[in-house]
Amino acid sequence: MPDPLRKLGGKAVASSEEWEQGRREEVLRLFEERVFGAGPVGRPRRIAFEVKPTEGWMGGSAVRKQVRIRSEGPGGENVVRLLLFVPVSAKERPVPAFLLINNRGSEHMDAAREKRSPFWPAEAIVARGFAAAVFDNADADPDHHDGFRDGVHGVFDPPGERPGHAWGTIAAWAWAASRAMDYLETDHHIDASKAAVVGHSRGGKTALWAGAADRRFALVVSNNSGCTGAAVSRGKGGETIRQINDRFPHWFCENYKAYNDNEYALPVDQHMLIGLIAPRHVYVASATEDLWADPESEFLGLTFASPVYRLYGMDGIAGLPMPTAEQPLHTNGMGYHLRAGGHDMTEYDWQRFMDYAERFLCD
Ligand code: GTR
Repeated sequence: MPDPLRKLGGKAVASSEEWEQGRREEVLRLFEERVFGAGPVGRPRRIAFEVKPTEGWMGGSAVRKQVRIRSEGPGGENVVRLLLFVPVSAKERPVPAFLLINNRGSEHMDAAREKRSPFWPAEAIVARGFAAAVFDNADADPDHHDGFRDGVHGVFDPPGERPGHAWGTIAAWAWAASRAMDYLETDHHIDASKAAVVGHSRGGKTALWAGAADRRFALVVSNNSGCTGAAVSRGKGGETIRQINDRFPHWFCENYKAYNDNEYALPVDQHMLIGLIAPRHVYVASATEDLWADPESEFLGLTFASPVYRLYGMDGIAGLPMPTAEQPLHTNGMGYHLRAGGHDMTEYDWQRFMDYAERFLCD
């Protein structure tokens, strides 16, 4: 397993200063160049937020805000529709927020609250005093391989041949999460210094990359993210790098395909992606029957990231045994739980994320 605390030249990193002043940047660039790809734009020069607030939701306990995030680039305009339910208590004091990168279609984020989904239990999130925010990843980039013409690639990519490190679809979704954060920072009802980004499966891989690249997210939650998410690729069961690249050729950058059946040649592994989140909080959740994602390898992602957390005097989970089902392990810096059942994100998962946030994010 590559050592997060050893620079490419072999020099050891012994302090958080040394991590911050060189090694962190090196690891971030490696993930950009070899795995997710680099985007041509961060916060676009031309970005606008159109907000439509309405009162009286959830029995009067919430305000609904429908936000259109409009980003303009050389290829036209992209609109990400962000939906928020904010507890009315936010009028007295800004509230922390959970932002879900929704990869399961807009039926899980019904603005009218006629159709409720445990995948995004907005009522339960608001009841615990958090703002519930969500966007549909397809707004930023539809989840199919069209040669990177649609979505934000079509809006921002320079003309000509794409380099091997050009951003893939997961990087585009992560970019959109950062644009949602741009909005949250403008909303006086939200405490943007206490915002969590959450994703399930392909969305969980996205949440990790969003949180690694954008240090404004105070908590990163990765549910059943598996291959190229929280699970280390070396020795992983279930899905491999070859399988993910073959089935989803648009998710990562072209350079990543060099590691098909060749994970030991990668200069990084997924624990280093988690390490990039330090000293902010990271939460990984697995499910007992989700062997394609491989719970043990997801847990190892946290274990091997722990030395980076220790540089900041935070506990991490190194040395602790993997917990059994429904025995959450929450330390300062890292949270983990294993849910009994299959590949999904349920209200049980959300309640544990909120337990963690209440304890370590809120004062
Ligand atoms: C699977 C894929 C996984 C995971 C999952 C999902 O088909 O192999 O890596 O991302 O989809 O997003 O539900």
